[in-house]
This record gives sequence, structure tokens and C-alpha cells, in this order.
Amino acid sequence: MSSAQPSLLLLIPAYNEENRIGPVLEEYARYFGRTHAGRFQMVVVLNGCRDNTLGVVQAAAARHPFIRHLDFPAPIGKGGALIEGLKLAPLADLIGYVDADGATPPVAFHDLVRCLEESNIACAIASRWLPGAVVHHFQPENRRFASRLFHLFVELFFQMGILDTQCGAKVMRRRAVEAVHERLTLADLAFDVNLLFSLRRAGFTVREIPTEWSDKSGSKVVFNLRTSLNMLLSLVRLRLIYSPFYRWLGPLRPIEAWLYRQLRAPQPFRHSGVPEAIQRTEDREPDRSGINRSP
Ligand SMILES: Nc1nc2c(ncn2[C@@H]2O[C@H](COP(=O)(O)OP(=O)(O)O)[C@@H](O)[C@H]2O)c(=O)[nH]1
Ligand SMILES: [Mg+2]
Repeated sequence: MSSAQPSLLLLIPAYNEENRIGPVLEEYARYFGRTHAGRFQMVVVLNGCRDNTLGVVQAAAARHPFIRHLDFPAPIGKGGALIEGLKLAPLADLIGYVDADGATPPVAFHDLVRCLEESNIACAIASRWLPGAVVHHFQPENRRFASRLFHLFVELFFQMGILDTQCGAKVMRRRAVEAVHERLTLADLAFDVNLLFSLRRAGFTVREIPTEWSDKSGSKVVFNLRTSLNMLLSLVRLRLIYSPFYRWLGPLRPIEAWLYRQLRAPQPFRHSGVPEAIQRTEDREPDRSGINRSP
């Protein structure tokens, strides 16, 4: 921990969230404005929104200047949006993210932050499957089944012993984010597995904390065969990246790109050297770092 009152950066990925994000921004702004002693910043990461999410975020920012946004026109996916957002890690001691629909109330996110404030661990994640979790509205039966099946594959491939890799609330220390950022490439919903496995392989401790969570209507995730195959493809891809064979798989890249296109999934993120925004934000004031602008 770099100070007694660590600064906190909260990222919120948002895709067509004009109907859900307004109250969530207000709730988080009020809660953390009141309870967090260190500096608090929120950055909403939008991409390809076809509704007025941007207008809603700007209205909230007018009331709370510590709310800002990044907007990417390309369909980079939730994972891609978080990879971009995590480039801002140098802005804070602790960096976390939650969904835009308010499934995780501020108090539950605060539990994760407190866990890092009170220990030396690198990452705390919310879990709906640990004893003690309070889940108000469960996801529909088919979605729960798909989620548990996905969990089985994650355990089979990665053996992390994490019960809930997919809950949308996580917090990490800056050094952990910076250490693994270049390893983050899955732009779809398997991003969380990419993040957790990279943290574990880099030697960081990940702690699951029982959370409070409620399923919200208006999900942006379409669960069908194509999405399931996309998730499976991404898990296989991640497994191969961490295998000794990876260096020989370069020639398969066009096939990989073709597969993601067929599944209408966001293409894997390609890093180009040192993440640009990390350099920029280290050198400049936050308001000149590209936040609040389309890159
Ligand atoms: N930036 C961005 N955010 C996304 C995208 N897809 C989903 N999200 C966000 O990811 C979060 C979780 O999505 P949600 O629809 O609540 O998923 P569910 O709760 O798993 O059904 C929300 O904040 C969404 O706005 C995307 O393509 N880009
Ligand atoms: Mg949701």
C-alpha cells in the first residue's frame, strides 16, 4: 500500500446503458464521495453505443467532476473496454471495475476495497458462489446453467480454484495491473479469466469475497450458441498462450481472426509496445490524458 489513504479508480464498462447507468453513477459517486478518504475517480469506458449513454455520463459528470469517460468507436467488447481502461492504472493505488447496471451495490464494492486496504493481497473479487453471498435475483435458469458449465471449463483448463470468475466487481493494486496488462488480450466476456489467470501466473494473490448481487433486467449479453463457442474459443486461446507451443502458433492468427469474425465476437486485443495511456498519464495531468475524449 502506497499510503494510508489509497486513491481509488473505478472503471465502468458501458454499452448502450442510457437506461441503467444514471442512478448507478449517482449512487457510487455519493457513496464513495462520502466514505472514501483517499482520492476517488470514476471512468466510464464506452464503445460503439447507439443510444445516449454518453449524454447520461456527461450529465453525471457535470454534478460530480471526478466522473470522466473514455469513448471508443470500434466494437472492442467489454474486455477490450476494460483493457483500455486499465491503461489508466498509474492514476491510482487501487483500480477496480463494476458493471453499469448496479448489480453490485457500492457497499459490496467497498468490501473489496477494504480487503485490499486491510491486507497485502493484490486482488479482491466479488463472489456470488461463496457461502455468505447474498443474491437477490438470480439469473434466469439457462444463464445460470451456461455460467456453471463455463466454470467447469475454466477449472478444467486453469485450475485456479476460484468459484466465481465472472462476477463483474473486482479490485486490484496498481502494481498488479501494470505487471499483467500486456498479458490481457481477451476482449470478450472471458476477459475476467484472462485477468485472474495472468495475476495468478505472475504470482499475485487473488481473494474471493462473498458479495451482495442482484441480476438486473436489460442485459447486454446475448446468450446463444455463438456466444458459448466464443467463450470456449477464448478459453482455448488463453490456455495456448500459456503453453510452450504458443511461439509456433503465429501462422494460425488469420484463422483465429476468421473464427472471431464468424462468431461476431470482438477480436483479441493487440498490444503495441508499452501501453500508450500509461506513458501519457504518468507524464501529464489527468485531464490531458485522453480521458473524456475519443482516442
Ligand atoms: N464498453 C463495453 N461494455 C460492455 C459491452 N458489453 C457489455 N458491456 C458492459 O458490461 C457490463 C455487464 O453487462 P450486462 O449486460 O449487465 O451483463 P450480464 O449482467 O452478465 O447480463 C455492463 O456494464 C455493460 O454495459 C461492450 O461491448 N462494450
Ligand atoms: Mg448485468
